[in-house]
Amino acid sequence: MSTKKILNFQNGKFVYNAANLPTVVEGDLDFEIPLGICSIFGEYGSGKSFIQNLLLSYLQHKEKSFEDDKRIENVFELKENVDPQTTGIDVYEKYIRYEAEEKPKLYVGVWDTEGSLDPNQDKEKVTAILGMAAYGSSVAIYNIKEKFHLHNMQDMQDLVILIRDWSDNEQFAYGIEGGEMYRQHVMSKGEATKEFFEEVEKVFRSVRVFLMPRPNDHVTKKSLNQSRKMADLGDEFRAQLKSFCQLVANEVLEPRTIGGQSLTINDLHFHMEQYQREYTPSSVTNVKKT
Ligand SMILES: Nc1nc2c(ncn2[C@@H]2O[C@H](COP(=O)(O)OP(=O)(O)OP(=O)(O)O)[C@@H](O)[C@H]2O)c(=O)[nH]1
Ligand SMILES: [Mg+2]
Repeated sequence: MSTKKILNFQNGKFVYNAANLPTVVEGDLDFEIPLGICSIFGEYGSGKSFIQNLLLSYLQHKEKSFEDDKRIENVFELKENVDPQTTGIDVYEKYIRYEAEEKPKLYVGVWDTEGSLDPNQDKEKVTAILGMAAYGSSVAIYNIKEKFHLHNMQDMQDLVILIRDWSDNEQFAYGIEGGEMYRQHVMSKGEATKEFFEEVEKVFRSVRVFLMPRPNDHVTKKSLNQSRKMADLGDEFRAQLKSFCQLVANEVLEPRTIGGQSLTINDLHFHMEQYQREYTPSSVTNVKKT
């Protein structure tokens, strides 16, 4: 299992590699099945790749992926030091065929993006990367520690704001219900946060908030990277991670639609090329499909 890079910034230039968008699926290929893409955005080093690995595992193995002995595969590489780990847009090499109860079949792509807020990073660069990833996505997961880059975002679908290391679970319980209460609370209070929610609600058709606990007091970043199976994670953290994956995969995930049409695998290639031509800065180098 591996990932491929569809967009990167190298030697002062964007490199868009359409050939790295998956054309293969797990199981038999059916070009008519619509495509949903789940991307994650947020501050660098905030646990984005960690979540995408769990989501990928859930899409492949459902409830089994959270059993005690299940190995945690770091398909998207986790940060090992202070430097940003993920760069540009990484995508899982295949589409996963997924069918939630009472929902139509979907192919699902899992994407990971470069973190923002790195002091050494060019803002224009990261905005272009995130804009492109958001354009392809039906579900955006976002760690709320900063303002979302809403630049160039259009026709956006569903946003799940994932608040990590939530500690105040006596006032607002972990999970989606606590998240909704927290959202209502901040909407009635703090100006800046209220403005942030108003802004995302204008751009996305739905916005949810999920409060995720800390891994647990004994777990350090290093030990989390070295966790080999689910039982190493700690009960509350594991239960909420599972509930988060169930929410995204079974409730939120839908086909990506652009102009009212559900996209299939081929449509996504076309739309990404078009977006890249229109919106990414002129220094993009386009690696042609082979
Ligand atoms: N405190 C805390 N640490 C976490 C959590 N999830 C993952 N980590 C750890 O945080 C570190 C960074 O995780 P990554 O998933 O690589 O973070 P990232 O946002 O993808 O990092 P970049 O790609 O560099 O932007 C790793 O050591 C993880 O094991 C969490 O919920 N809380
Ligand atoms: Mg990462």
